Amino acid sequence: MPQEPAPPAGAFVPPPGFRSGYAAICGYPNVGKSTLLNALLNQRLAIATPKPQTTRRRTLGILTTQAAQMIFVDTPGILDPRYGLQESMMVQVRQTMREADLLVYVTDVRRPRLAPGVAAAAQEKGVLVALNKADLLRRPEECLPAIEQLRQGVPQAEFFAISALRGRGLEPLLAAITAHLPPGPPYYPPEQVTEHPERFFVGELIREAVFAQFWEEVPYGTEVAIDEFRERGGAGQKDWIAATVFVENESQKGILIGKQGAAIKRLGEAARVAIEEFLLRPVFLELHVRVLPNWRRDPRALRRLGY
Ligand SMILES: Nc1nc2c(ncn2[C@@H]2O[C@H](COP(=O)(O)OP(=O)(O)OP(=O)(O)O)[C@@H](O)[C@H]2O)c(=O)[nH]1
Ligand SMILES: [Mg+2]
Repeated sequence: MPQEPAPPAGAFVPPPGFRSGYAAICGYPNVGKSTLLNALLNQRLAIATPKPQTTRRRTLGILTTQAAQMIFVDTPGILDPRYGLQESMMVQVRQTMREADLLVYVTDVRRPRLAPGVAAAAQEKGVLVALNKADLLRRPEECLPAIEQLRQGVPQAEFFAISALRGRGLEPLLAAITAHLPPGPPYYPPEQVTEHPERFFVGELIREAVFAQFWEEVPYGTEVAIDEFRERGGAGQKDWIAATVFVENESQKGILIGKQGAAIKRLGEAARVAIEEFLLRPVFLELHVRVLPNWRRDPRALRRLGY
């Protein structure tokens, strides 16, 4: 009998019983979805900040083990949309929930709440409820009332008390995710961690710095576009990144730039350090601030920004 050709050296041969598929990480704003994505991947990929509505776009993270390839999709926090940007965010959430093989529904263990659509999804696919921020409980048993309460809405679900921030309770969650994925070969090479280009994460890191340094409406009125990303490769030659920070009006522009440019300088510094940590190479970062009037509500501006 002819033998199967041997796979190329180093190629990943999934063992029998291998599973692969998409796990949507969803839940209300600020419950720790992006922190959980990073904890599961053991890598800082998605931006996470103390302010709600940090995540605006689906963010993919891939984890390949001996048993499975888990493709996690971090999503924006679920809310009642009040303007175009939020509508686009919720379209992404609904689409991700619909298309995923299973849901990892994240809720704050101290304020357990089930979002609309989760109970319906549980009729069709696995729902794993991650009761996050368990490190903030005085005693572990304090998560039991939360489980009892949520079980009324999703009796089929499995429950996990975790701390995404401290990386606690993730092993049982990973085992359950693996068990719920359909059998099949991997979608991506095993070493691949995401499918977004570097420039996506660079834009996100600039936004994260904005969320860290500015208050009230400013982070929410800010969006970032990467204009140029030139890799220069040669020794001592830094990559050159030019980005535009869009704001909604002149007043936000004034705040972002600050007295004699002090604020934008501080922002550029912080973002550059974070980008260098992410890319593992030195970069030169140039930021421009531009007013894109009312972009969160203007359909044309939103399209231009990719929403
Ligand atoms: N104490 C504690 N804080 C956590 C934990 N997980 C996340 N946080 C904090 O909660 C805040 C929100 O975290 P994110 O990961 O940005 O939350 P998110 O659900 O992605 O938020 P949105 O993208 O805005 O919907 C951050 O300040 C995190 O450090 C946890 O397990 N314990
Ligand atoms: Mg997030």
